[in-house]
Amino acid sequence: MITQDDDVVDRDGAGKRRLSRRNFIAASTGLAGSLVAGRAAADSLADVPPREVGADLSGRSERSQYVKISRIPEATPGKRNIDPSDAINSKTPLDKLFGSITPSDLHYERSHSGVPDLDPAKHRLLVHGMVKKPLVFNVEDLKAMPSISRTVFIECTGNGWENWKKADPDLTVQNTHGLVSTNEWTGVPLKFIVDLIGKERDSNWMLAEGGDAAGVARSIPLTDEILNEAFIAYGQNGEPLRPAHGFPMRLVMPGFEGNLNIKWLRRLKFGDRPWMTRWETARYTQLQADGKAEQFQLRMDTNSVITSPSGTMVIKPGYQRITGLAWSGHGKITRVEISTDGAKTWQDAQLNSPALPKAQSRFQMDWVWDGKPTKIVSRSTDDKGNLQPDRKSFIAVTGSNALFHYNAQQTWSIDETGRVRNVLD
Ligand SMILES: Nc1nc2c(c(=O)[nH]1)N[C@H]1C(S)=C(S)[C@@H](COP(=O)(O)O)O[C@H]1N2
Ligand SMILES: [Mo]
Repeated sequence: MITQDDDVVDRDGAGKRRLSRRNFIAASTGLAGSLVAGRAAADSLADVPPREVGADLSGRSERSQYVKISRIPEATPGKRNIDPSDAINSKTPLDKLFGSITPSDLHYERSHSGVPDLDPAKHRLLVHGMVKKPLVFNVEDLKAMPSISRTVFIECTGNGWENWKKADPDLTVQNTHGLVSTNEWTGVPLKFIVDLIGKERDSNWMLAEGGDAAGVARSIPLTDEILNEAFIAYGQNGEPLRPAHGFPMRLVMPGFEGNLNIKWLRRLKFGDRPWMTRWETARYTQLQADGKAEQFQLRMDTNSVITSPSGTMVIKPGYQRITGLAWSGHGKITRVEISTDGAKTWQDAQLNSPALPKAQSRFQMDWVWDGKPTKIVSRSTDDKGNLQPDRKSFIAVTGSNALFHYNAQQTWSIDETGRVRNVLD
């Protein structure tokens, strides 16, 4: 029987753990009970159910009746009212998804005045302000322009705020980290629009405003990075945007806070200073340790979370495939490390390809749980050299008045019964 973790883990030259068939077979046959699969009884189909008659083909596919998977809306006072604002959000089931793309209907959702049902025939986008030629577009105009498709994460600045002060042990990863998702978005580069309208040289800010009742509007600094990367999307995972995500058009701001990705986009106004909307004064400012508020903390930092095993799951001793997601608003994830002994020692996880810049990346690692209580935690590094901080150093730098941009390492504890719980560290 295999008892030593090292016996089942290959190491390559760099000492990195690799996933291998040998590891998997050794670990899962050495320790009973961790897998359902068994040796085939005979060289026949005796163990396999018969073929089944099919239903009629249809215009649109549904999930299997056996797959129960959904977002969880969290908002108005309820069982888990952890949202300090009056906004409504609906979180992605990170623990039930594979790979790195979020299905469109499970992309997290945050809408401050519900989801407007906009008629694309009537919807217009006004582009004006410090420009030579103010223009009005509809979605057909946008579709006629040169477009790009890019896979990026969008993350609400509030993602993770449950764990700022305390850790509710009964939270799932959907509760703690479900306000981030990754989709392929298609649309027109902001740069193209800027050239079309002839933006004035000293116009270095842009106001983006949504067409929903909330009147969400944000001032966006026109840095080179933003001018080169922002785009006005009309497509989401190969189809028109879903209403919840801004149909018929939205701004996509790769790497920057979710709130800037203005949905139901109706106006872009160019100017030479920020507009100081209530969304960047009363809301979405960060209270510092000294009581002052920081404005325009726009970038989403390097982050990661183990999605399995994760909060409320129950595991058995033996082989475990630890897996999760890592992302950074600075660029590409280059490394994810996992600790299975409460952050004492770390091993490199395998990063699945492709690890795209400003998109979620899937990671995984073989592990054999010996049945003793422990804690598991991940930390990521991006190609700009940013390392995801542990909670102590994160709080030391940020203070505990803050509410947004929580990107400290997430620790899951595992007790002797195999129950996984959310803990601070
Ligand atoms: N017009 C408008 N745009 C909006 C919002 C909104 O309420 N209205 N919510 C913002 C916030 S706070 C976030 S986090 C993202 C969420 O995008 P999603 O719902 O597609 O995930 O959209 C942003 N854009
Ligand atoms: Mo948000």
